[in-house]
Amino acid sequence: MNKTAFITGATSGIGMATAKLFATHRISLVLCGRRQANLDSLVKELSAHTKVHSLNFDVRDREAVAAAVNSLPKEFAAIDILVNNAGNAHGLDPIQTGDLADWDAMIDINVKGLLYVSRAILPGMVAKRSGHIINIGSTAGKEVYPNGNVYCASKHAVDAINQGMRIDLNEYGIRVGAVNPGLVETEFSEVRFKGDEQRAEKVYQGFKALQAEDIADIIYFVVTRPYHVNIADLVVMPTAQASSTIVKKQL
Ligand code: NDP
Ligand code: 8X3
Repeated sequence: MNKTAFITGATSGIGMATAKLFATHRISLVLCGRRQANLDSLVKELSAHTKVHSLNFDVRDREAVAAAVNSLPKEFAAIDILVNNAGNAHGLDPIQTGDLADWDAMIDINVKGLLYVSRAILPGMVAKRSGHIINIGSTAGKEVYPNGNVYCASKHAVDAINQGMRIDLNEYGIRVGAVNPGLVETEFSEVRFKGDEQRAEKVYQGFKALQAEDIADIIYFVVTRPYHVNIADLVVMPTAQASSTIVKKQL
Protein backbone atom coordinates (compact mmCIF):
# COMPACT_ATOMS: atom_id res chain seq x y z
CA MET A 1 0.00 0.00 0.00
CA ASN A 2 1.48 3.34 -1.02
CA LYS A 3 0.88 5.05 2.34
CA THR A 4 2.86 6.27 5.32
CA ALA A 5 1.74 5.43 8.87
CA PHE A 6 2.92 7.16 12.03
CA ILE A 7 2.56 4.80 15.00
CA THR A 8 3.12 5.95 18.58
CA GLY A 9 4.02 3.34 21.17
CA ALA A 10 5.54 1.07 18.53
CA THR A 11 8.17 -0.40 20.85
CA SER A 12 5.87 -3.06 22.33
CA GLY A 13 2.40 -4.57 22.43
CA ILE A 14 -0.32 -3.31 20.11
CA GLY A 15 1.88 -0.68 18.44
CA MET A 16 4.63 -3.15 17.64
CA ALA A 17 2.20 -5.76 16.28
CA THR A 18 0.58 -3.09 14.10
CA ALA A 19 3.97 -1.96 12.80
CA LYS A 20 4.86 -5.55 11.87
CA LEU A 21 1.56 -6.16 10.10
CA PHE A 22 1.66 -2.85 8.25
CA ALA A 23 5.23 -3.63 7.13
CA THR A 24 4.15 -6.88 5.50
CA HIS A 25 1.66 -4.80 3.49
CA ARG A 26 4.43 -2.41 2.53
CA ILE A 27 3.03 0.59 4.35
CA SER A 28 5.90 3.03 5.02
CA LEU A 29 6.40 3.46 8.73
CA VAL A 30 7.35 6.12 11.23
CA LEU A 31 7.79 4.26 14.51
CA CYS A 32 7.83 6.10 17.82
CA GLY A 33 8.66 5.24 21.41
CA ARG A 34 11.29 5.85 24.06
CA ARG A 35 13.16 2.53 24.07
CA GLN A 36 15.86 3.09 21.48
CA ALA A 37 17.00 -0.55 21.40
CA ASN A 38 13.47 -1.68 20.50
CA LEU A 39 13.19 1.00 17.82
CA ASP A 40 16.56 -0.04 16.36
CA SER A 41 15.69 -3.72 16.17
CA LEU A 42 12.30 -2.94 14.61
CA VAL A 43 13.90 -0.72 11.97
CA LYS A 44 16.36 -3.50 11.19
CA GLU A 45 13.67 -6.19 10.99
CA LEU A 46 11.00 -4.26 9.10
CA SER A 47 13.29 -2.54 6.60
CA ALA A 48 13.31 -5.86 4.74
CA HIS A 49 9.67 -5.19 3.83
CA THR A 50 9.15 -1.43 3.71
CA LYS A 51 10.65 2.00 4.37
CA VAL A 52 11.01 2.60 8.11
CA HIS A 53 12.04 5.66 10.11
CA SER A 54 12.15 5.82 13.91
CA LEU A 55 11.62 8.75 16.26
CA ASN A 56 12.54 8.60 19.93
CA PHE A 57 10.54 11.03 22.04
CA ASP A 58 8.35 11.17 25.12
CA VAL A 59 4.80 12.11 24.12
CA ARG A 60 4.58 14.19 27.33
CA ASP A 61 7.20 16.62 26.04
CA ARG A 62 5.35 18.93 23.69
CA GLU A 63 8.55 20.50 22.30
CA ALA A 64 10.11 17.11 21.68
CA VAL A 65 6.94 15.97 19.90
CA ALA A 66 6.94 18.99 17.59
CA ALA A 67 10.70 18.72 16.95
CA ALA A 68 10.41 15.01 16.15
CA VAL A 69 7.58 15.52 13.66
CA ASN A 70 9.39 18.49 12.09
CA SER A 71 12.55 16.40 11.74
CA LEU A 72 10.93 13.85 9.45
CA PRO A 73 12.81 13.34 6.18
CA LYS A 74 10.81 14.40 3.13
CA GLU A 75 9.91 10.86 2.13
CA PHE A 76 8.21 10.29 5.52
CA ALA A 77 6.78 13.76 6.10
CA ALA A 78 3.36 13.28 4.47
CA ILE A 79 1.52 11.14 7.01
CA ASP A 80 -1.54 9.24 5.73
CA ILE A 81 -2.34 7.19 8.84
CA LEU A 82 -1.81 8.20 12.46
CA VAL A 83 -2.20 5.45 15.05
CA ASN A 84 -2.46 7.23 18.41
CA ASN A 85 -1.52 4.22 20.50
CA ALA A 86 1.11 5.25 23.10
CA GLY A 87 -0.32 4.97 26.55
CA ASN A 88 -0.50 2.93 29.72
CA ALA A 89 -2.19 2.51 33.05
CA HIS A 90 -0.06 3.40 36.07
CA GLY A 91 -1.32 1.87 39.30
CA LEU A 92 -4.70 0.45 40.33
CA ASP A 93 -5.59 2.23 43.55
CA PRO A 94 -8.70 3.65 45.16
CA ILE A 95 -9.15 7.34 44.45
CA GLN A 96 -8.53 8.34 48.08
CA THR A 97 -5.05 6.80 48.12
CA GLY A 98 -4.10 7.24 44.48
CA ASP A 99 -0.50 8.15 43.69
CA LEU A 100 -0.31 11.66 42.25
CA ALA A 101 2.65 10.74 40.06
CA ASP A 102 0.57 7.92 38.53
CA TRP A 103 -2.27 10.35 37.86
CA ASP A 104 0.09 12.82 36.19
CA ALA A 105 1.57 10.06 34.05
CA MET A 106 -1.81 8.83 32.81
CA ILE A 107 -3.24 12.25 32.07
CA ASP A 108 0.01 13.51 30.54
CA ILE A 109 0.65 10.45 28.36
CA ASN A 110 -2.78 9.10 27.45
CA VAL A 111 -4.53 12.44 27.01
CA LYS A 112 -2.06 15.30 26.56
CA GLY A 113 0.47 13.18 24.68
CA LEU A 114 -2.17 12.02 22.23
CA LEU A 115 -3.19 15.65 21.73
CA TYR A 116 0.39 16.90 21.22
CA VAL A 117 1.10 14.25 18.59
CA SER A 118 -2.20 14.90 16.82
CA ARG A 119 -1.64 18.67 16.88
CA ALA A 120 1.76 18.20 15.23
CA ILE A 121 0.48 15.92 12.48
CA LEU A 122 -3.00 17.24 11.70
CA PRO A 123 -2.02 20.44 9.85
CA GLY A 124 -0.31 18.29 7.21
CA MET A 125 -3.45 16.17 6.80
CA VAL A 126 -5.67 19.24 6.66
CA ALA A 127 -3.43 20.82 3.99
CA LYS A 128 -3.70 17.77 1.74
CA ARG A 129 -7.32 17.17 2.75
CA SER A 130 -6.76 13.52 3.47
CA GLY A 131 -5.72 11.29 6.30
CA HIS A 132 -6.89 8.69 8.74
CA ILE A 133 -6.57 8.84 12.53
CA ILE A 134 -7.00 5.73 14.65
CA ASN A 135 -7.22 6.53 18.35
CA ILE A 136 -6.58 3.58 20.63
CA GLY A 137 -9.09 3.96 23.44
CA SER A 138 -10.24 1.15 25.70
CA THR A 139 -13.26 -0.47 27.25
CA ALA A 140 -12.02 1.69 30.17
CA GLY A 141 -13.20 4.62 28.06
CA LYS A 142 -16.71 3.19 27.92
CA GLU A 143 -17.20 2.14 31.54
CA VAL A 144 -15.50 2.69 34.88
CA TYR A 145 -14.29 -0.16 37.08
CA PRO A 146 -13.16 -0.32 40.70
CA ASN A 147 -9.80 1.42 41.24
CA GLY A 148 -9.65 2.28 37.53
CA ASN A 149 -10.66 5.89 38.28
CA VAL A 150 -7.96 8.00 36.57
CA TYR A 151 -7.01 5.49 33.87
CA CYS A 152 -10.72 5.24 33.00
CA ALA A 153 -10.94 9.05 33.01
CA SER A 154 -8.01 9.27 30.61
CA LYS A 155 -9.64 6.80 28.23
CA HIS A 156 -13.03 8.54 28.50
CA ALA A 157 -11.10 11.64 27.43
CA VAL A 158 -9.76 9.75 24.42
CA ASP A 159 -13.37 8.81 23.60
CA ALA A 160 -14.37 12.49 23.68
CA ILE A 161 -11.32 13.57 21.70
CA ASN A 162 -12.10 10.92 19.09
CA GLN A 163 -15.58 12.39 18.66
CA GLY A 164 -14.29 15.96 18.67
CA MET A 165 -11.65 15.19 16.06
CA ARG A 166 -14.23 13.56 13.81
CA ILE A 167 -16.46 16.63 14.00
CA ASP A 168 -13.71 19.22 13.47
CA LEU A 169 -11.98 17.31 10.68
CA ASN A 170 -15.17 16.38 8.85
CA GLU A 171 -14.93 19.17 6.31
CA TYR A 172 -11.40 18.10 5.35
CA GLY A 173 -12.36 14.53 4.47
CA ILE A 174 -10.13 13.10 7.20
CA ARG A 175 -11.32 9.83 8.67
CA VAL A 176 -11.27 9.51 12.47
CA GLY A 177 -12.13 6.46 14.52
CA ALA A 178 -11.33 4.67 17.74
CA VAL A 179 -10.48 1.06 18.47
CA ASN A 180 -11.37 0.23 22.08
CA PRO A 181 -9.98 -3.10 23.29
CA GLY A 182 -10.76 -5.01 26.45
CA LEU A 183 -8.06 -7.18 27.99
CA VAL A 184 -5.02 -7.52 25.71
CA GLU A 185 -1.99 -9.49 26.87
CA THR A 186 0.91 -7.07 26.40
CA GLU A 187 3.34 -5.27 28.69
CA PHE A 188 0.36 -3.19 29.83
CA SER A 189 -0.14 -4.90 33.20
CA GLU A 190 3.60 -5.04 33.89
CA VAL A 191 3.65 -1.28 33.53
CA ARG A 192 0.46 -0.85 35.57
CA PHE A 193 1.94 -2.93 38.42
CA LYS A 194 5.40 -1.36 38.12
CA GLY A 195 7.29 -4.46 37.06
CA ASP A 196 5.51 -6.93 39.39
CA GLU A 197 5.45 -9.79 36.86
CA GLN A 198 3.48 -12.20 39.03
CA ARG A 199 0.68 -9.71 39.58
CA ALA A 200 0.70 -8.83 35.89
CA GLU A 201 0.53 -12.48 34.79
CA LYS A 202 -2.50 -13.08 37.00
CA VAL A 203 -4.54 -10.61 34.98
CA TYR A 204 -4.41 -12.92 31.96
CA GLN A 205 -4.65 -16.28 33.73
CA GLY A 206 -7.59 -18.66 33.30
CA PHE A 207 -8.89 -17.35 29.99
CA LYS A 208 -7.67 -16.52 26.52
CA ALA A 209 -6.95 -12.81 26.45
CA LEU A 210 -6.78 -10.80 23.26
CA GLN A 211 -3.30 -10.71 21.75
CA ALA A 212 -1.62 -7.62 20.32
CA GLU A 213 -1.87 -9.24 16.87
CA ASP A 214 -5.68 -9.41 17.19
CA ILE A 215 -5.81 -5.63 17.61
CA ALA A 216 -3.30 -5.12 14.80
CA ASP A 217 -5.59 -7.14 12.49
CA ILE A 218 -8.48 -4.86 13.39
CA ILE A 219 -6.44 -1.70 12.85
CA TYR A 220 -5.36 -3.03 9.44
CA PHE A 221 -9.01 -3.80 8.63
CA VAL A 222 -9.97 -0.25 9.64
CA VAL A 223 -7.35 1.38 7.41
CA THR A 224 -8.12 -0.81 4.40
CA ARG A 225 -11.84 -0.02 4.10
CA PRO A 226 -12.88 1.92 1.00
CA TYR A 227 -12.62 5.67 1.49
CA HIS A 228 -16.36 6.15 2.03
CA VAL A 229 -16.29 3.75 5.02
CA ASN A 230 -15.14 5.11 8.38
CA ILE A 231 -15.08 2.75 11.37
CA ALA A 232 -15.93 5.44 13.89
CA ASP A 233 -15.87 3.54 17.17
CA LEU A 234 -15.12 -0.12 17.65
CA VAL A 235 -15.16 -2.14 20.89
CA VAL A 236 -13.46 -5.55 21.02
CA MET A 237 -13.17 -7.91 23.97
CA PRO A 238 -11.96 -11.45 24.48
CA THR A 239 -14.85 -13.90 24.23
CA ALA A 240 -14.36 -14.65 27.93
CA GLN A 241 -14.92 -11.00 28.82
CA ALA A 242 -18.39 -9.47 29.14
CA SER A 243 -17.43 -6.19 30.81
CA SER A 244 -14.50 -4.68 32.66
CA THR A 245 -15.43 -6.67 35.77
CA ILE A 246 -16.96 -9.84 34.31
CA VAL A 247 -14.41 -12.27 32.92
CA LYS A 248 -15.12 -16.00 32.76
CA LYS A 249 -12.00 -17.61 34.17
CA GLN A 250 -11.18 -21.27 34.64
CA LEU A 251 -8.47 -21.36 37.26
P1 NDP B 1 2.43 -1.73 26.15
O1 NDP B 1 2.87 -1.37 27.53
O2 NDP B 1 2.92 -3.02 25.58
O3 NDP B 1 2.81 -0.56 25.14
C1 NDP B 1 2.72 0.79 25.48
C2 NDP B 1 3.47 1.60 24.43
O4 NDP B 1 3.31 3.01 24.74
C3 NDP B 1 4.94 1.31 24.41
O5 NDP B 1 5.39 1.24 23.07
C4 NDP B 1 5.56 2.52 25.10
O6 NDP B 1 6.83 2.80 24.54
C5 NDP B 1 4.57 3.62 24.72
N1 NDP B 1 4.62 4.72 25.67
C6 NDP B 1 4.23 4.68 26.97
N2 NDP B 1 4.50 5.85 27.57
C7 NDP B 1 5.06 6.65 26.62
C8 NDP B 1 5.57 7.97 26.63
N3 NDP B 1 5.56 8.73 27.74
N4 NDP B 1 6.08 8.48 25.48
C9 NDP B 1 6.12 7.72 24.37
N5 NDP B 1 5.66 6.46 24.30
C10 NDP B 1 5.15 5.93 25.42
O7 NDP B 1 0.84 -1.70 26.19
P2 NDP B 1 -0.28 -1.91 25.06
O8 NDP B 1 0.30 -2.25 23.75
O9 NDP B 1 -1.29 -2.81 25.63
O10 NDP B 1 -0.90 -0.44 25.04
C11 NDP B 1 -1.07 0.32 23.86
C12 NDP B 1 -2.34 1.14 23.98
O11 NDP B 1 -3.46 0.25 24.09
C13 NDP B 1 -2.40 2.06 25.20
O12 NDP B 1 -2.98 3.29 24.82
C14 NDP B 1 -3.34 1.31 26.15
O13 NDP B 1 -4.00 2.17 27.03
C15 NDP B 1 -4.28 0.69 25.15
N6 NDP B 1 -5.05 -0.46 25.64
C16 NDP B 1 -4.45 -1.57 26.14
C17 NDP B 1 -5.20 -2.64 26.59
C18 NDP B 1 -4.60 -3.84 27.23
O14 NDP B 1 -5.34 -4.60 27.91
N7 NDP B 1 -3.32 -4.14 27.01
C19 NDP B 1 -6.66 -2.62 26.48
C20 NDP B 1 -7.19 -1.39 25.96
C21 NDP B 1 -6.42 -0.37 25.54
P3 NDP B 1 8.14 3.19 25.37
O15 NDP B 1 8.05 2.56 26.72
O16 NDP B 1 9.27 2.69 24.52
O17 NDP B 1 8.11 4.69 25.40
C1 8X3 C 1 -6.92 -1.76 29.23
C2 8X3 C 1 -8.05 -2.64 29.62
O1 8X3 C 1 -9.56 -3.33 31.57
O2 8X3 C 1 -7.18 -3.05 32.02
O3 8X3 C 1 -7.36 -0.53 28.78
O4 8X3 C 1 -8.57 -1.15 31.66
S1 8X3 C 1 -8.33 -2.52 31.29
